[in-house]
Amino acid sequence: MTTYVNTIKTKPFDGQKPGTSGLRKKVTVFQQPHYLENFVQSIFDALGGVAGKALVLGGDGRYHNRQAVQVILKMAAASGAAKVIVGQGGILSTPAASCVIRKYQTFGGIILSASHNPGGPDGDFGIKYNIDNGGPAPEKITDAIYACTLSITEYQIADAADHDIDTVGSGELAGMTVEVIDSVADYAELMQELFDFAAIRRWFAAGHRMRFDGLSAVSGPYATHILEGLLGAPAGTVVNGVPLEDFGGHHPDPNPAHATELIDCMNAADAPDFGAASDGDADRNMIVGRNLVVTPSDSLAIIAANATLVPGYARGVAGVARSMPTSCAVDRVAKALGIPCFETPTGWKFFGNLLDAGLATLCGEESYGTGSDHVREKDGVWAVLFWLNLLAATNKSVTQLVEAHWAQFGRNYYSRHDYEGIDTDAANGLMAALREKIKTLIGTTLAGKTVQLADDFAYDDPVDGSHSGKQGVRVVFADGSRVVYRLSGTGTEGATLRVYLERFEADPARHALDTQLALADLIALSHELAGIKQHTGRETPTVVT
Ligand code: VG1
Ligand code: CO
Repeated sequence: MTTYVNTIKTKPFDGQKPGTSGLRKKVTVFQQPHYLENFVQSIFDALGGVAGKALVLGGDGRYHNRQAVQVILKMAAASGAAKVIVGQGGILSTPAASCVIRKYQTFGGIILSASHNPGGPDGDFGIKYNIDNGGPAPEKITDAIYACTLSITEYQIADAADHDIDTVGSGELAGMTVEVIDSVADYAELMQELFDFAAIRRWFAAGHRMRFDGLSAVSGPYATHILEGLLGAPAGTVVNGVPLEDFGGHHPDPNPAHATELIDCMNAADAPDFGAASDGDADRNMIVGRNLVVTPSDSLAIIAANATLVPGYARGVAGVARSMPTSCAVDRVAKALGIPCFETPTGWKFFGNLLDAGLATLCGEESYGTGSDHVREKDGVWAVLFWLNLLAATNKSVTQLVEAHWAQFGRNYYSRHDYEGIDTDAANGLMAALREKIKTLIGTTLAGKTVQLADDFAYDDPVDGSHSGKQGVRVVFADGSRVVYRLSGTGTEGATLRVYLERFEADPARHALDTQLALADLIALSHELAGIKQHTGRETPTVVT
């Protein structure tokens, strides 16, 4: 068979700059002729070509996933790639893609997802590149990709029929091997190496109940196979478990504001013992007990403190890492364990070097992201299995584990206030003014609190020495409480201001306060300090988590 490679003339598009986690835009933007192709060719060019290489390809199944898979397969073939391993139906969760890249030692992988952003024809689509360690490309690569998007003049694509991506097995597309794999199998195998499946099976067999809400996104097949299949949880444990192109209208963001059905169920009189949800691409997790949502920052701390109860971590934890805005709860655990705690900018790409170097075993972000060195992405189903393993190993409830943790380490009251869809210029103006203001803040008193540190967070990677500046304005007070401000790098409409609030409380008698009340002083101060209303016109956040 003769293979035809078409070279298509193209022109750069504005704004193909990867954000916190890849390039995210409206589906309609991605549907423009050449838009996806330009970005994919720029990935290949930034990598110095992919001739002879193997890649992994899959996505969260959202609208436009299948079309994009076909385009990328044909472009990989035209660029001389030897092989692409693709998840059946084009489906791979972000952590599963990371797992497959590592297991089959491929050159890298392309993940199609806009994660927690809504899907459907009017929703968002996204694409990101992961390197051979299975993790998100570091900034020097995403910068190089962006540079290529600015100077692109042509791309290559094979003139071939669409490949059958629904049948597992090996095939050929324009001279390139396409291996369609079961989307779940490799991931499920890895989970069985880490967790005590027998103990969790006994926990379910004893009559404990859980509800896992897949929010009609990609975690469903993974959760169903592992929880209901391998662990013997009753059918119906996983709800909204079939991935839909528009997520069934769900906003696949596992937090109390968006996963309301799960929260209502866990607050009901006959609530299950354990509730959990995951996001669009299954890298986030929300952990819920009866009448209790565990904050992601607490979840990371509790996982770290109890890690040796889980077989895969029985050897102990070398170190922990958290993004800067994540609460300092895990820092206290690290101190008690005598292990290092690293503070990184927001986004999982900053954890990769620490994990590769063996400096950190566990990582987490306040945005419902937790993970470990088993892959190089945050991992929603992994976090849920970790909690199940803890419940089974201790025979305690979620609430008992959380309260015991607070009693031992103190409680870090924590909340994030998001102001979504604000005018971009207003948001930039607010941040610019704040950056000026913090220059003279240290040592002053605000609402009775002395400012101990006020800066724009910058990070020097301890492994490769790379520097990342302007990662968020933080104001830290002498009593350890903090307010952090940054702009989202994942949104597709206007700007989103995130305000992170934290206050430590050592006294167990004061651990049962309502979070928003416990933070009321800081919330008021956060408005005043940044002039949120003056700059944005907003008096209240759109989402509080
Ligand atoms: C958000 C979160 C960040 C997370 C990122 C990707 O980024 O705050 O912690 O790593 O989303 O998560 P931002 O720039 O909007 O604050 V996912 O699950 O959307 O890939
Ligand atoms: Co995600």
